[in-house]
Amino acid sequence: MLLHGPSPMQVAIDSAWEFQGLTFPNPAVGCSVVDANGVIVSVGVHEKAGEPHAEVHALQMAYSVLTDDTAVLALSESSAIHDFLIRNHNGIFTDCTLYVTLEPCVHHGKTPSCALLINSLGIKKVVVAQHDPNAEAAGGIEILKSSGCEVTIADECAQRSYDLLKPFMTWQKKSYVTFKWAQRLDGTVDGGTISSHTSRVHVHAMRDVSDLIVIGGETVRADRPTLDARLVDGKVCDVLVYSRQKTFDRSIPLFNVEGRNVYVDSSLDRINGYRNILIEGGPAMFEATKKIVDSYLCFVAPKSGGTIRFTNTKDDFRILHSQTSGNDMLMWMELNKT
Ligand code: AOF
Ligand code: ZN
Repeated sequence: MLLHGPSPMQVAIDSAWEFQGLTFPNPAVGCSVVDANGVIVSVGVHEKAGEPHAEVHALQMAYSVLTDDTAVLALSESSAIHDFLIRNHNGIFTDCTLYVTLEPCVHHGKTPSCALLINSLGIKKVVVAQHDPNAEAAGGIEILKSSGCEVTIADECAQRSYDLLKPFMTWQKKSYVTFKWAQRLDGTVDGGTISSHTSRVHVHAMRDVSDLIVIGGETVRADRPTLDARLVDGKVCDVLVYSRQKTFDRSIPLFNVEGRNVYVDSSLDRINGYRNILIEGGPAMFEATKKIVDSYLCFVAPKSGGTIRFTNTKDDFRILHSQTSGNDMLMWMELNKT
C-alpha cells in the first residue's frame, strides 16, 4: 500500500504560513517543485519584501538538488539567482511541475518577474492556487499560457490558500489588524516571560514590518515594555496606548525609543492612518478590539504559572494554521462571527 503525505500545494501553503505576518507589504507565498515522478524536489517561500519570491527560492534549491551543485545556494539577490538559473539550467526543469500558492508575478518590482523566469527555464506545468490581487503584478497565468505552459488552478486548496492570502488582499484596500498574545497551557498571561526565544524573535520580526503597535494602558503599567524589534535588529514603529487615563510614568521604556510617535488615546480611531497593525493585548484589549481585528495569533507555552487568565469563553475561533515555534505552539485564528 502506498502512503500519501500532504500534496505539493499543501506543503507550499504550510511553508508560506511560517512567514505569515513577516512579508508586509508583500504576501506570504510558497512554492513546491515536483519532478516527473511526482516527488517534491524542493520548497521555497517568500520570506521578506525585497528578497526573492517563493518560486525563485524553490527553483534555486531545486537546481542544487537536481545538479548536485551547491554554488547557486550562495546567491541571495533575486536578480543574481534569476541570471544564474537562466544561464545554467540546461533543460533540467522541463519535466518539473511548479505548485505556487499565488499566480507568478509579471512585473519587475523590487525583484524580477517570476513568470518570465519560469518561461525561460522551459517549465511546462504550473499549478496556481490564487490569482494575484495586485493589478501591477497580475497576469502571470496569461503570460505562461501564451508560451505553451499548462496552467491549472488548485481548486481543492481554495480555502486554505485564500486564508493565506487574506492579509495581502486586505492591504490592497485598507489596514489589516493582527491581535497577538502569548499564554501558558493554563491560560495565564501574567508573571513574566511566557513564550520561548524563537517565538519572541518571531514577534520582533512582526514588529519590524508593522507600522503601528497597539497596547492597553494596564499592560503598559504592569509590564513596562519597550515594544521595539531589537531581537531582529529591526526598525521601530509608532505605538498607540489605548487608555482612558492619560498619565503614565514616562520612564517606561516604550516612551523613550527614538524615532517613534507614541499616542495615548481613549479611542482606536488612530489605526485608520496605518496599514499593518499589531495589537499586543491581554483579555481587556481582546474584548475592546473584537470589531476591528482581522486575525489572531496565539503562542501557547507548555507550562503553567500565572494568575490572570486569558478567558474569552464565549468565543469560538477557526484555526487557519498551526505550527510549533521553538518550545511553543503557534496558532493563527479567526473569530467565528456569530
Ligand atoms: C510571486 N511570488 O513569492 C510573491 C509575489 O517588489 P517585488 O518584486 O517583491 O514584488 C512584490 C509583488 O509581487 C507583490 O505586491 C505581489 O503582487 C507579488 N508577490 N509574487 O510571484 C512571490 N511574494
Ligand atoms: Zn514573483
